[in-house]
Amino acid sequence: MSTVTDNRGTAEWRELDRKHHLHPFTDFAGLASEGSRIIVRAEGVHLWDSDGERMIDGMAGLWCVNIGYGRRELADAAYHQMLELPFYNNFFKTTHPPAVALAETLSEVTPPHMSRVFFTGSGSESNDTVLRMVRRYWDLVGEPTRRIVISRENAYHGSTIGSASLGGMKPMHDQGHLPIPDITHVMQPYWFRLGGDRSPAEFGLHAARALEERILELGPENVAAFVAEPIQGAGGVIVPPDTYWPEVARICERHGILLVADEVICGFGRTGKWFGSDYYGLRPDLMPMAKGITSGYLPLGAVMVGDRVADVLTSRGGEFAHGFTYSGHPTCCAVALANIRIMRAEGIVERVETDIGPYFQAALRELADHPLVGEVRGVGLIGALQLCKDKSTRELFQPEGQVGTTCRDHCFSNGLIMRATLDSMLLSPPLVITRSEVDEIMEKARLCLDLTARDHGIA
Ligand code: PXG
Repeated sequence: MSTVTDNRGTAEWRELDRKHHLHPFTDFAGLASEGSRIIVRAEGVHLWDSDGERMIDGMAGLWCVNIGYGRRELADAAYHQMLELPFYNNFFKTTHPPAVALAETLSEVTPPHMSRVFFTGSGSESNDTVLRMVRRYWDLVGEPTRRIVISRENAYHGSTIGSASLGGMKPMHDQGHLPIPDITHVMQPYWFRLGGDRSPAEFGLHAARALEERILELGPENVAAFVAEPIQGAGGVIVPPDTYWPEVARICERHGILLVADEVICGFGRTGKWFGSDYYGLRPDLMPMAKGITSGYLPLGAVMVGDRVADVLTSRGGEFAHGFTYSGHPTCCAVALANIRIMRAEGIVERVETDIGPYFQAALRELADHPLVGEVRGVGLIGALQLCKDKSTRELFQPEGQVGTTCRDHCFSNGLIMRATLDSMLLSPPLVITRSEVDEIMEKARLCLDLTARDHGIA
């Protein structure tokens, strides 16, 4: 029994939450009148709320609980590390075994040209670190005009001022005068919405060339880096056409621009490879990561730094004036090590590639026959159902987001956690999910699609 959850019932938690707790990305007043759902326990891929209702977690928490809930080895790792050395920093020429051992392990699981890591506390801090690192790099190589970072519309890179600026979420930019200067956004490779009459392959090239056009407009001598998620997650699980990434890689190479692959969601097995960059054959200069690094059991982020940048920062940089109290936090690193050890020992990434990923994708595609589903996207254990009004013309519902919200609410009421981005229904379950649990998700998803169609008067 948790020391926190005993002796209080749903009503009391809800009332205290309403009075004292401001939730992230939440309409405070709206939630206060509705009351929050209180999650009290989890095991494997299932969650329980304070009324004893069981739900299947199609989102792995928030795209992060890759090895599933309830792994004692991670709790033990935290417990032992807390007794041994709960905290010490990595500033002032000190370090400790968990940080060093995790750095070594990360250099083994990341691409061969990456052997150095900078630790942070989150994905947002990782992307802020990216911003500081790429500008520092260009200063050091004598091209200080290369300050502009190009990102993509609807990208999500975090919520700090730097990472929210890198992100391409308009509602975030509208609150707080973002983006900060020298960050610009190009189109996302979202064929269903933006593809028009082009085939997916043609559109992939078109979207990549939007990057090149922007580079030429700005002048390559002013562009520092291109930052992108291999597959956009929060933006709607936007799996790019096959033509997109090879063309983007060529464009970055041709103009000497650093390529940053945000692996916060795609990393640690989600696509059936260790990293989304492996899946697409990319050779990024920097890889910000977080979430799956500890399977979400403790907060930890990291930026894996490729040799091109690390060599310059090391040989010419002097002091890099950047870091966080919790950079390389020993307890978080110990948990990350236990997490990665389990992933390796149990072949979790390989299982996503060869077994459960293909099973999940096939099951998801069976929903393509539903009248609401215009497109099924996905790779490995990440996927989306694009809801639309007319499949043949790819016409979306107006106003966007209502149908998705209805569907999301039906999912909640029927014991399935699925996230909605506008009218895309997203799935990203724990990587340890079984075939029968995938079936459970799909059965519930079909039921909720039917209920949504009924609510919106669609046959
Ligand atoms: N990059 C990517 C690709 C992310 O998905 C971050 C960076 C920021 O990480 P932190 O640890 O600072 O949150 C993320 C986070 C959602 C949702 O609603 C997605 C994220 C965070 C919160 C909500 O899908 N992704």
